[in-house]
Formats: sequence, structure tokens, C-alpha cells
Amino acid sequence: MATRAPTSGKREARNGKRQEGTYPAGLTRAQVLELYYWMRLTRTLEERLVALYRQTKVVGGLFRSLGQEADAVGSAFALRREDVLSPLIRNLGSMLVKGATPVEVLRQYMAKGDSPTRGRELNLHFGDTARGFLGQISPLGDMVPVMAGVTLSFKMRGEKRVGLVYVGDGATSTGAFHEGINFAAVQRCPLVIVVESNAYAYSTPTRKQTLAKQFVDKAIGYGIPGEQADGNDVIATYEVTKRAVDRARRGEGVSLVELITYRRKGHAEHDNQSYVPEGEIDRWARENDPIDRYLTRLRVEFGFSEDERRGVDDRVIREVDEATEIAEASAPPEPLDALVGVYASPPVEQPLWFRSGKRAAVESSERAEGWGAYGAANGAAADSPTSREND
Ligand SMILES: Cc1ncc(C[n+]2csc(CCOP(=O)(O)OP(=O)(O)O)c2C)c(N)n1
Ligand SMILES: [Mg+2]
Repeated sequence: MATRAPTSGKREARNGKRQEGTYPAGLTRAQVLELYYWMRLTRTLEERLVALYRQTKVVGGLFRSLGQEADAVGSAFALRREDVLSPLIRNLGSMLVKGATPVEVLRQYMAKGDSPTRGRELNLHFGDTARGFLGQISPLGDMVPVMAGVTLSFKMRGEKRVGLVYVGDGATSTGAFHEGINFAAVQRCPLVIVVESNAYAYSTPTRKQTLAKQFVDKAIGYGIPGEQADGNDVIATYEVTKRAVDRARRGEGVSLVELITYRRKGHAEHDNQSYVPEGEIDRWARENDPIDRYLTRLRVEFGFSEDERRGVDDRVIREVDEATEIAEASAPPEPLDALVGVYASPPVEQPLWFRSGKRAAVESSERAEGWGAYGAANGAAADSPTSREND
């Protein structure tokens, strides 16, 4: 960890740019600005998705990370290219950092035929092992045991790679979370578990989720280090995650990182947040917006100019506009494409188990038991996957 240089940000800013090596957390000047780019891209892309949702061009739900951009971006920024990330619906920012593109995201939300899941899955449920982000599964907490397995494989192969898995406050109440974190801890897997403490799980406030004072306390029960940070401060988020990532890479096992943030939108766009106390959302928007806070720091503490900020904003708008144009021009999926990628050898004519040659069915029912008999009784051929598996 690079140590923070003792500085007066304001004084330096007045004199112009800081010297390289004096930015916090060992970041370079370019990286400090890059963090702003990823947060701005996340927000603008989501705002574009809202517009498309209202035009009924988004198929299914739309899940926002408004107010949580710093937590997703800062944590993912602590990973290397070869590391693997397991995002959730509110981690668009982390996927972008890991190489997902706005065109993919837009096509995916619009269920286009050339989207990463070819229109068969919606929103952010897609992954790419080459770029190091996994397709999420919906049951809360289930990605923790999955990532325990992924990172155990890194350890067994002697690879210096790290995994990061996000869970919400709601997900910490599941059995899968407990089993996964405990197993990973005991196996000393190179895994970072980021708990995004954003005040709600759908409509359930944190006080009804747990009696623990803070989620970071749960680390004690698993015998692992736990650290907490302000999830709306992108650099603090980066710093705390980087420490956990470095520990994992050094072979020191699992860490739990709790990021304190706030979900300013409903669970999804359809949720009117009637369960939220009056004024709460406005207060977070006014006083604790991660992008507004970072813009102030960029200007006052790090000496970035208005032109530099505008340069990023213009680039983001240009990229999102271009991506929208491309995604909108994509065609919907072809019905027959539904079979591609489902079977190792896609059936060209009828599926095997509908070819009920009489002799095969008799032979099969004579030999088969259990599922085999069930398959034969339902017209399965002797070489059907069902009967062969049970021979
Ligand atoms: C085991 C399980 N129970 C319920 C659901 C339905 N569900 C999906 S998201 C969600 C809320 C998740 O809250 P949290 O974990 O705090 O994440 P956040 O949405 O706040 O990011 C619920 C209840 C689910 N997907 N899986
Ligand atoms: Mg939550």
C-alpha cells in the first residue's frame, strides 16, 4: 500500500496539478480521473436505460445503482485483469471496469438477438470468463459458494489470482452466504466478499434484516479480517478493497469488506419506494451523492480543471449515444436460435427422446430401471440420454 502523502490539497490545487506520487492510495493522476469516468459512464448509461425503459424498449425490469456508483467502481478498480468478479444487479459499474461494454449492456436490456445471452436472459445476467466477470444467478447469496469454488481452483493451480463477490445486506441472511463464506475461509481461498450495505433489501430495512450493529462484525464469526468503508467515497472504497485483494493475493485468505452506501432508487424501476421515510432519499441525494462528492475532490483537492471534467462528460455522452444507436439497430432473436448453446450437439431434427422406434423402446423397458423405465414408458429410445445415464 502506498502511504498517503501528508498534503494540504487546497494549497496544491491552487498551485496547479499535484505531483505524481502524491495522489491517495497510490493512484496516478490518470487513474484518479479514470475513476470519475467509470462512475459517470455508469450513471449516464443507466439514465439512458431509464429513457429506453419508458419507451418500452427495455424488456423486463430495470435495476438502478443510483447513489452506489462509487462502491461498484472503486471496488472493481482494485482488481487486476486476471482476477474474477461476481457482480449483482447493482454492480453495472464494476462490470464496465472489468470490460463489459455499453453496447452489450444496452442490447442485453433490450433482449436483442446479438446480445451476450442472445435475448434469452435480461439485464446484467451475463458474463465472460475471458474478461473475468461471471454471469450472476438470482438466488441471493448463491454466488458466494460459486466464488469459493472459483477461488479454490486458483489456489489449487497455484495461480496468483483473486476473486471478488458482491452481496447485498439482504443476501447476508441466506444459508448460501454462510456456507460459502465459511467454506472459503476454512480453505483460505483468495476471495474478497463485499457486503453492500445500502439500507434496504427490496422493502426490508436493515434493522429488520439483522440485529448485528454492522455487517463487518460478521467477519469475526468466520475468523477472517473485516473492514468497513464509506461506499460513497470512491477512493476509500478502492483503498479498502485493494487491501483485501492484496491480502488474498499474498495467500492470506478471505476478507469481508462492508461498504456503507444507500439505494436511492427502488428495488427496480417499478418500485415506488412507499416504504421509505419521507425526506430520506432527498437527504442522501443532496448530501451524499458519490459523483458530486468526487467532483468536489477532483477540483479542490486534486486540481482538475473544468475542461478536464467536461472532457470526460463529453466522452461518456458520445460513447453512450453511439452504443444506443448500435443497440437499437440490432434485430430481435430468431426463434430457432433458442436451441444454440443449450445442447453440446444441437438436435437438427427431432430431439432424440421423441424417436420412439418400437424395438428400442421394448429393449429399453426390459433393461431399464428407475428413470430409465420412466423414460421408456414415456417413449424414450434405448440410446436416449435418459436411459443411457441409468444403464
Ligand atoms: C434467496 C432469495 N430470496 C429472495 C429473492 C428475491 N429478491 C431478489 S433481490 C432481493 C433483495 C436483495 O436485497 P439485497 O441483498 O440487500 O441487495 P440490493 O438489492 O439492496 O442490492 C430479493 C428479496 C432472491 N432472489 N433470492
Ligand atoms: Mg440491500
